Amino acid sequence: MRVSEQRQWDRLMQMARLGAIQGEGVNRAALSDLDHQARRLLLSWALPLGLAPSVDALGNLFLRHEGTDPGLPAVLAGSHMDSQPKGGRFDGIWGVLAALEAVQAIREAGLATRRAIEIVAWTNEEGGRFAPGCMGSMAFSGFRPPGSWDEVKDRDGLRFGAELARLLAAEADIPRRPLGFTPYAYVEPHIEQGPLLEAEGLDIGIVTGIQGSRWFLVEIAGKTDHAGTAPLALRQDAVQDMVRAIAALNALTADPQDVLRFTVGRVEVFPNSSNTVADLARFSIDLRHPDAAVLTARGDAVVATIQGAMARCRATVTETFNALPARFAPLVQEAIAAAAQAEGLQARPMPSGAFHDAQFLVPVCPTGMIFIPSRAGISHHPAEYSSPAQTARGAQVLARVLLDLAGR
Ligand code: HGY
Ligand code: MN
Ligand code: MN
Ligand code: MN
Repeated sequence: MRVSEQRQWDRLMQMARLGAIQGEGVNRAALSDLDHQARRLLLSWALPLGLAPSVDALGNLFLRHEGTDPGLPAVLAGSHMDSQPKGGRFDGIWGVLAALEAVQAIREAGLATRRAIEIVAWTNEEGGRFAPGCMGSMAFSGFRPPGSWDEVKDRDGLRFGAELARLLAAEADIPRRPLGFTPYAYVEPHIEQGPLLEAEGLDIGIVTGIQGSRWFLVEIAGKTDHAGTAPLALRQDAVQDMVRAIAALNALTADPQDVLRFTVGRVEVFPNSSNTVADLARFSIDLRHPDAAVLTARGDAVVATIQGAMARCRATVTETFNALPARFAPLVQEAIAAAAQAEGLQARPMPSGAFHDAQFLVPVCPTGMIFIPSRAGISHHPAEYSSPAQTARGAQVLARVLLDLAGR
């Protein structure tokens, strides 16, 4: 049983054209028309294979390869199809297409599996359009109830709930399924999004776990004023207080040995006019750390620091995402290691710096991830790249892992 490097690569490049921006990146936001089109393209490849489609209340899309014992919990494999606003051609989508390629190779080889294998495309993993990320997998795993994010708005003021309803209406032809079930195991193939595998000349990462992530949304309320007449000492300048808050937060992470990662990636200012003092500044905070206690303490310090940095404005800090560090199941890690060895590939255990939907499957079932190298470790960038051979090796290892787990 061999996966087809060319078929998978052609599909990857076809998907990359859905949302292509200048250069080589993509902008395929969750629940956008491009996301709709990408899901239809995936279905156009999957349905002729005889895979049974279904979609749940969060828009998570499933494609089922039936097993000889349909009553047994299925093995689940996949990732996400949405991208960052200036994203790469592999993040998330390779995992979904690798799962399709692996299942197609298994079926073409005429290999029956005891357990069913379900391919999944999770809704809104990136959180670029609607924050936070991982909404589909969080709702699937019961981490947050469906409806939790219906009022979240994108930059055009469109509500997540309305855009989700629009997707589900567009996919009324696809059978519905209840939200959540307990798979036998979950395997997520994903690009590494870091430099380690390439630097060590390795083919496969056997992911041991994922560091924790916390997201906050900070809103600073000031007062509009005339740029030419309002005395500086009397202003309630939301931008100046935002600068003070970010400077104070930088002081929290001044130690170069610190493994805490702190990012302000999104800033919005209102009314956003050159000659009016801003009365609202909104910015995001993304914190990452491998230790849950440290992430909790440092995250709580962020809130206190922001409040303390205000001069004359008022700040509200809302936590929008809290994914604790996750450790992956030895059962899945061992299956990945055995598959890589059987393929004669060079593999090593390694942690993930990026969060993934797999983080929320850990409490639900034995979960693991397969990494393939990212050129120069670049991701969330148009230059993100993994080669045809690397993507094929990852899909081949996945196919072996699926045969192994679905045969148990
Ligand atoms: O942000 C992350 O870690 C993931 O790539 N969405
Ligand atoms: Mn991803
Ligand atoms: Mn990503
Ligand atoms: Mn992910």
